[in-house]
Amino acid sequence: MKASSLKNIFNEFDHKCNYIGHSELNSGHINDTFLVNTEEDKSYIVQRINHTIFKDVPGLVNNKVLTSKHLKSKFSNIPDEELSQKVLSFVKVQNSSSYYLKKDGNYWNVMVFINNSITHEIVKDKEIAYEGGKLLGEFLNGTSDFDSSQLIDVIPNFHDMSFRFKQYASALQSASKERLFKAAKYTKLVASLKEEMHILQELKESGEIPTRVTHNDTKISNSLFDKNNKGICMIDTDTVMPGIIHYDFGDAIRTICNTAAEDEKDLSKVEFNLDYYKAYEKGFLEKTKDTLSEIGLKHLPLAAKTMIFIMALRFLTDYLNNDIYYKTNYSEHNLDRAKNQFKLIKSFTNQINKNK
Ligand code: GN1
Ligand code: MG
Repeated sequence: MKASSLKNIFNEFDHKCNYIGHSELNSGHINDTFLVNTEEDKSYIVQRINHTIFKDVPGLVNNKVLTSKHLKSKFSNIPDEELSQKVLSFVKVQNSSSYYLKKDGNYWNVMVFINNSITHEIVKDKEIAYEGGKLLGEFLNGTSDFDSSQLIDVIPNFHDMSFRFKQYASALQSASKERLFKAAKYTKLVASLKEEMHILQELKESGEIPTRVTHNDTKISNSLFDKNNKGICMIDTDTVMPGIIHYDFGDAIRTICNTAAEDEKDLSKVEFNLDYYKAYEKGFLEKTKDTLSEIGLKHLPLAAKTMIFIMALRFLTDYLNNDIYYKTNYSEHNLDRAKNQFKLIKSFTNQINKNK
């Protein structure tokens, strides 16, 4: 993106800083994200929110702002400036909304960058897994008294298994012969896991596992750490909405315990790391165990399997749909992501069974 255009967008917001330059951060699959540096030594995250995927961007931004406000209310007597280094803080545009709608129809928002922070795409240290578990636990504790009815469903049925199966079934109907052929190897596996993969949804629907505010995109790259690998906060709150904690626990495990990146093509590198699972679970439970029911606790391993599966299914569906949802870098990118997740399920199942 041209410096002049990004500078103009950045200057719509009320930050009182002078743009020097920017770089693109490429880890997300949906939005476009940039890091902006300023003369004042403060940096900002400038993000174009993909409105083809997120149908109600003002509602989404409102969710994010309300969530940050709630999390900030847990800290007392900390000056705003300091708080903006602990909790995501949104910068307003001059007319006081927290997003800018450009004439071309694109929505933008700006956040204060948290200095000296890092993210991880892959975990290579048990300590990081443990810190990550505590971080999610803190997020869920911090939002446990936040009335989830204040939030819109940013993407309805986001982690709803029946909905994802329906999307998959219709993608199978409309897919090209070539893509169908390449995906065929996985159709049996998907069918064989169907019943088990609906268990959590049934527990949610019956109310046995309660609905509350959840993050819904807890992959490890959405956890911010300081340079000593102590957790700072969860980032990317685009999908914060009502859900069950199993979505968040499982989606985090999906990335933390994968010994390779989500799109690694060499499947021999993709294994489930049970030590990281235990470390993450330890950190998570230290923060949440008093609020979890016996049934909630019992289903944590199934949450991991279910969330790995739902991502495999979504990547496969998008491959069959000719890549209309996720950003891809080459024609089989989504298929490779799906294969990677299916391999991870296999490895997870082996490891868990061995450990019984
Ligand atoms: C998408 O764009 P990003 O990286 O924040 C997706 C998540 C997936 C993730 C897989 C709104 O998140 O559900 O887990 O890719 N977000 C949406 O890496 O679909
Ligand atoms: Mg996200």
